[in-house]
This record gives sequence, C-alpha cells and structure tokens, in this order.
Amino acid sequence: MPALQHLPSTTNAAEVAAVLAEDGAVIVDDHADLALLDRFDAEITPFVDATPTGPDDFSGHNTRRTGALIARSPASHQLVMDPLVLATCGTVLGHATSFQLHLTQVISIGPNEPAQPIHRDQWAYDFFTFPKDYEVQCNTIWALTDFTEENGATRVIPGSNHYEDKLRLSVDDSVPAEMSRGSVLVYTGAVYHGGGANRSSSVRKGINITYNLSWLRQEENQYLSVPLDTARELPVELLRLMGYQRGAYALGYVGDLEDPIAVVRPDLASRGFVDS
Ligand SMILES: O=C(O)CCC(=O)C(=O)O
Ligand SMILES: [Fe+2]
Repeated sequence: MPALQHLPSTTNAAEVAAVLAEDGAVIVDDHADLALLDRFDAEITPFVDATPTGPDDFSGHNTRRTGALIARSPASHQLVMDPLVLATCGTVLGHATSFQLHLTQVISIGPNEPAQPIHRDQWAYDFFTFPKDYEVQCNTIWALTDFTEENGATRVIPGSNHYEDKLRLSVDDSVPAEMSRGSVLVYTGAVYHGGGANRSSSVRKGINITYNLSWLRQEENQYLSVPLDTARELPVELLRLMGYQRGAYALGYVGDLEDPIAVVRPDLASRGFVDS
C-alpha cells in the first residue's frame, strides 16, 4: 500500500492539486496557526461537550459531530477561507462555474470507537456515480489533536480516487493519515477513506471542512445553520462561499432574478448573473 504523501506548508495549490490528481489525498504539514487552533478550541469546546454521540455505525456511537462552526466559532472563518485550501479547490473544482462550502464539522472520535466503514464522501449525493475523474468535492480535515494510528487517524486508500465506484473496501487496504496538530489532510470526494478506530484513552479531534461544486446540494445547510443576524456581520467572501451567490447562471437566485446576497447585504444587490 503506497503511503500518503506529505507537503510542507510552503507548498502551493498546483502542487497540492497535482498530488490529489494522483493519489486523491495529501497531508500539508503544520499548516494552521496553533494560536488560531487554541482560540478555535476555546470557542468550540462548550458545543463539542454538548454534542450527542452518533445515532448509527457510520456516524459512530462513540463519536461526536459538532457542526455550524461558522456561527459558533469566529476562529473557524480563517480555516474555512484558508488561501491554500481555496486555491486548491479552485484548481480541483475549476471545471465548474463555482464551488461552495459543503460542511463544517468537528469530528471527535472517542475511545473504543471502531473504524468507520470505508467510503467515498461523494456517496452523499444519493450514491450517484459521477464520471471517472470528474471531481465534485475537495475536502479538508485539520488535525485539532495529533492524529496517530492508535487514536483514530483518518484511514485513506491512496490512489483509490481512480477505482470503480461503490466498492466495499476493507480498513486493511488503507493507511493512517498520521499528522501533527495543525496539519491538514486534503482529499477529494472520490478517494476511499474512513475514520480510524480509536484504541487510545483520549479523544481524537479533527475539523472537517469540505467544499463542493455549487450545482450540488450542500450537506450542511449554511443558510439555516448561520442566523441572518450573524451572517450580516460576515465578510462578503465568506458569505459567497456559504452559498450566497449563484451556483451558475440560474441557480439560487431570489426574488426577481436577484443575487441571493441581497438578502443579507442589500447594499450589494444586483440583478443578472455576476460572479464576484
Ligand atoms: O473523522 C475522520 O477521520 C473521517 C470521517 C469521515 O470520513 C466522514 O465522516 O465522512
Ligand atoms: Fe468521509
């Protein structure tokens, strides 16, 4: 089994996208500002503590999935808008008119959690089989704790982005995305992967922030997850990423062919299709 490739934080989107085209996944080492992660931790911990564990095997009975990060943690905004990640999405998903934020979720895998079934994230679209090498998603998992094989580092099958769809693959075919706090695993919607088994006594925490083509539905409903009063205070670039933009010529308008950003920022209202 080939190992996951690592790139230094000084890398660029072209290099990240090149490894993604080959392997479907890559780790960028020590990419997050650790002081930012400390702030994120402080903001999100009360919500993580209040999150119930998962209701099924896929979500994980010993795993907490805490969403709505934009509304709950101002520090998350910088992660969502990380320039290297956005530039990578622009390359990987550049064949469509635009991409958008798909979900924001802290995944806290608790002790004794077995491995999550190996899957493709793009199965979320009702298991539709997309054309081979037509990428619909570009994903990140930022390590909020160190990721080790023992504590449930994400399991990845490098190169499986080129496999047939709907395969039932085993954890034994995968490698652990071991990485330090602040590193980020970038992976496509097509690569087979899953959360690892946590055989340690501590919780493994990762921040899953994913992006998809704007003509597909978002997993996390950003319009309802972030109250309008909060949205009004957000940077325009983040609002557009959340979906307050048209996904293509006719997708997502409001009222009389108005740009949906008009709902939160009437000062930016415009008619007709604009992409910035
Ligand atoms: O938590 C992880 O390491 C991966 C989780 C995952 O792949 C998922 O929930 O889709
Ligand atoms: Fe996944």
